[in-house]
This record gives sequence, structure tokens and C-alpha cells, in this order.
Amino acid sequence: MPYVHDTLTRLKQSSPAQSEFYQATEEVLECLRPLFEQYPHYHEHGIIERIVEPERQIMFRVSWLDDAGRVCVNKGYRVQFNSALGPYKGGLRFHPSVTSGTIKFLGFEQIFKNALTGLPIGGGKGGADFDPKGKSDNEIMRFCQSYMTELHRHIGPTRDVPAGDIGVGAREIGYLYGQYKRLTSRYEGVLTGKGLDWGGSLGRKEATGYGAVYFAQNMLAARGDDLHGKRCLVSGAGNVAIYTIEKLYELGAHPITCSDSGGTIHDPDGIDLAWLKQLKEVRRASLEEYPSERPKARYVPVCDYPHGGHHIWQIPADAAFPCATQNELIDIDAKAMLANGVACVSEGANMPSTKEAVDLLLDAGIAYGPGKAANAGGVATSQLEMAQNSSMEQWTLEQVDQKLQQIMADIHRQCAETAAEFGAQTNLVLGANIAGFRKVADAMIDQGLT
Ligand code: NDP
Ligand code: 2IT
Repeated sequence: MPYVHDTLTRLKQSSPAQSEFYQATEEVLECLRPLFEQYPHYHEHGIIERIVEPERQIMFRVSWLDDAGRVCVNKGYRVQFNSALGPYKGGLRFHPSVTSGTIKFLGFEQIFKNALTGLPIGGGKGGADFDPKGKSDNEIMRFCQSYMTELHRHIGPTRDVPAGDIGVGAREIGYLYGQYKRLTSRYEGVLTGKGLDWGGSLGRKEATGYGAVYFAQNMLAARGDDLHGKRCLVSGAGNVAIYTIEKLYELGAHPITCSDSGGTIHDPDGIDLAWLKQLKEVRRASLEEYPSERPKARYVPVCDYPHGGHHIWQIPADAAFPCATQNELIDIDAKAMLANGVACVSEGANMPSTKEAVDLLLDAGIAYGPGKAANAGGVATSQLEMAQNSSMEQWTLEQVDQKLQQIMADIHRQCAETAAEFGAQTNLVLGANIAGFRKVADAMIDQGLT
């Protein structure tokens, strides 16, 4: 279809060197072909030329002093991608690999993910090429204060509401919130993922991981199966991975791996969750230190794996939850997983599988939940935090979790029904992209040319 092809070609010319952004846009636009064939008015309204272009991109210098008194400078970003459905909403990522292309890919995915939640939130994302590793608390605080000193003029509770992502957790949200308050004299729900004593929601910390497991439950239930007794591969060892592992245990599954940028732990007896929380949430240390008293556990450093791909996906299991980062699961990983019997993949991370890997998983017909559907529980619960802030209420954990379960079930239903509507049955990638896009596009048409 020339409309999709020409838009993608122009995008590569006008936004050079943003490979992750092209990957995300190509996946979505390719899935939309059957929609455009049936409904030509999206073309007439120029929706895809508009939707791939952020409404606003803010790039700024972040200068700060390290503990030795040296001047450090990083690049800060906030991409306000699409506000058709509500205020911009999406996390902040602090990682040395961050570029404007990374933030654009994440912001683009966020538009459709947020639409799938059914809640009034538009899509945005931000971050910096700052590396939190090895930094003291004071250095993190000074960086966050400097970052917010610029960001505060662009955000607000009905305008743009950032949250966490890689490298941004409760500690960073605290420093960012303190600086926002100091600059504006306003105590309001401008960030989510806040501490429970100062405006946070119960269940937000757990929501992305729990949501990814609820999504897997829904996919399996549609096939007459469940998670009980299933051996599960979980990658990552951060916020999303930890609470994926926690919920898997609660549902009687058996999470046997986790990983960080240094290597993989494989513990056939099940990952020691209490130890993992202490290591990553309190000590912020490496997985290398996995306890020696776990007799069957093995640590495999990343550099020791010679075959390309990632060691974690070569381990025999029944289900997989990629919860670390983009493109962490490539074609040879997908082949190994399928050969080893993995029949369910639910993505806690954003775009963790390459296009080639996604195609293999879809062709195999296994239960495959793409990130923009499976990890939407985090941002959905962020919106529940916004609702509690604006009504000055605090809901119980049970209330929040109940809503989260309902939202994940609704997202699964929408994706499955939309896939069926377009004759693609079990293809939840197509279902998620069309269902999310349609809501945003229809709102854009209603709101006129902007
Ligand atoms: P954290 O920073 O808490 O944890 C990230 C984990 O992934 C760490 O174990 C980290 O290892 C590993 N990791 C990160 N980058 C790389 C890399 N380039 N190579 C290898 N390992 C890497 O982040 P989150 O758990 O919050 O986020 C994980 C994923 O989930 C991301 O894709 C994020 O966008 C997505 N997500 C997060 C949501 C949230 O609510 N937090 C919501 C929806 C999606 P190390 O510490 O060694 O770097
Ligand atoms: O990718 C994501 O959805 C997030 N990092 C969470 C965003 C949010 O606003 O809670």
C-alpha cells in the first residue's frame, strides 16, 4: 500500500538515524494495512502522517556537579507525542543508551498502549542519557533537580504527567517531585509512582509486572490453559521483572530465571525473590552475588555466551516474560524457545522482541502478548494514581488490583476481538495495533486538523 510505504520512507528521510523508532512505526503501520483498505477516510484525514510526528519535542541540557565537584552534562528529553485522548502520559528513562530515537520509539508505543487501557491518557515519554550506575544518592538528587529545573515548565497534572521507566524508580521520582514543588509551589499529581505517604497509589509499584502476568493468564485462559506449575523465564531484574516473578509465584507458577546487564541467573528451584528484592531495591548490586547456598543455581555472565542471542532464552521452559529492554530477544532466541516448548510469551518490557523474533512467534501460533498490550498495567495504574490525586482519595490495594485485573482482561478482549474482526485470529499484535490506533485516530478526526 503506497500510503504506508511512502509515509515510512519520508519518515526515514526527515528523522535520520532513529532505527528503534522506525522499527516501532513499521510494526504498527504494517498492521494497519487491512484497516486502511476498509476505511479510506483515515488516509483522507492524513492520520498516519500526523500520528508519526510528535506534537512537541523538548530537548535540553542537564548540567550538574558530581561528588568531586566536577561539571557533568547530559542530554534531557521529553517527547509529547499525542494528546488526542488525554494529557501526555509516559515514563522517564535514565540510561546511557538513550537517544532522541529511543524516546521517540517509546513515546510512539505509549500512544497505542495508553489508548488500549481505555483511560483518558495521551502518549509521551522522556529521559536522559544519564547513567545512574555507580552514582551516589547525592549525585542522583542533583541530576534529578537539574533535570526538573527545565522539565517543570512543560508538565502539569492535566498537561503532561511523567513516571518511571528504566533507571527511574521511587528514589528518582521523589527527587523530581521535590524539585517540581520547590519551583512551582504546587502539591499536585504531576508525577506518578510517588511514595505512598505523599500521593502515590497502592499497587503502582507492582502493576506492570502483575499486569504482564494477568495478561498471560488471559491469553492462556482463552486456550483452556493456566499458569499453574509452568516453568517461566523472566529476563531483567528491575521493577517489572521483580513483580512479574512475585505474581507468578502467587499463581503457582515457577519462575526460574532473572538477568541484568551483567548476566543471567538460572535457578531450577525457583528464583529467591526476597533476596532479589534486597539486592536490587535496597543494595542496587549485581546478580553475580546470587547466594551460594542455592545448590542448583548457576550464574552465566553475558560475555560467556558465544552463540549470539541471549543465554536466558535457551533455557527449557513453558512460558517467557521478557522484562529488561528493547530487542533483547532475537530470531535465534525465538527459535530456541519454540524448540524448547515455550508456548506463551508476555512482554513486560517495551519492544523486547525484534521483528524477526515476533514473526517466528506469531507463525508458531503460540500465545504471544506484545508489550503495548501486556505491559499496559503500569501506565493504567498510573492513571488510577492520577484519579486518586485529583479526587484527594486513597484507594485500597484490593480496589486498585481489582481495577488492574479488569483493565488487563479488557485489553486482552479488545486485542482478540479486533484480531478476529480482521481475520487474524490469534494475532494479538495486529489486534493491539488496530484497536489502539482506531481510538486515537477517531479522536483526532473528531478534534479537527491539529
Ligand atoms: P529497571 O531499571 O527497574 O530495570 C531494568 C532491568 O533491565 C535491569 O535488570 C537492567 O539491568 C536490565 N537492563 C536495562 N537495560 C539493559 C540493557 N541495555 N541491556 C541489558 N539489560 C538491561 O526498569 P523497569 O523494570 O522499570 O523496566 C524494564 C522494561 O519494562 C523496560 O523496557 C521498560 O520500558 C518497560 N516498562 C516499564 C514500566 C514501569 O512501570 N516501570 C511500564 C511498562 C514497561 P542493569 O541494572 O544491569 O542495567
Ligand atoms: O512504558 C511505560 O508504560 C512506563 N514506563 C510507565 C508509564 C507511566 O506513566 O506509568
